[in-house]
Amino acid sequence: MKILLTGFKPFGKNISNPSLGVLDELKNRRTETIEVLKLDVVYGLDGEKVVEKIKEIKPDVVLSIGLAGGRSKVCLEAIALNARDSEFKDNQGQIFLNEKISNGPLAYDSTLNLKRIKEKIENENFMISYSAGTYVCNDVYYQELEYIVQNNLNIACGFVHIPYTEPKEEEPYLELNEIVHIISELLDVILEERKCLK
Ligand code: PCA
Repeated sequence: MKILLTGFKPFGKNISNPSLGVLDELKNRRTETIEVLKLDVVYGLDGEKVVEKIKEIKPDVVLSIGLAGGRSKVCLEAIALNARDSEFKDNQGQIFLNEKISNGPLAYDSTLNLKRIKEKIENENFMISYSAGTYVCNDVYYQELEYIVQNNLNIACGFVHIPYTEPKEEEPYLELNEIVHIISELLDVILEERKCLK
């Protein structure tokens, strides 16, 4: 089984991005072949980089991880929306308001088996979310899913938003270790399902 994990560099007011720490920890702890991609937080280009990597290494699983400051749980995103809309600049200074990502459908569903994941993962710090936002994380997720769906590829693809990992003003946070534990459990469920399908 080959896994592609992606994370993001810091952006906006965030001087660090805990998604990078999660990538390092997972690569250390897991025994599967894991490729890691650290994205620059740029609309369009980040998604293109992931698609190029998918073409190159042909992974079984693609799991992208991003920071969602303000959330209190690890959120598996069920859908990616065909929208770019945020007052915040990306790391190249671009702002998009009320625009589409492509001429594709309004949304793509994750290619993971969400029902099974919901049954298997009972951790109170985990949930399935129906909004990956309309900033760069959603942009990457939409492009990944569009490529996978349009090319009829059998790749399990999901996006996980994580909270801060340290106390910051009044914002909620979770220990990095707990986040890594939950995402590792998620990978176990995804891989178990893939093995059954093969
Ligand atoms: N979070 C942002 C982009 C990069 C990241 O880690 C988002 O939620 O869109």
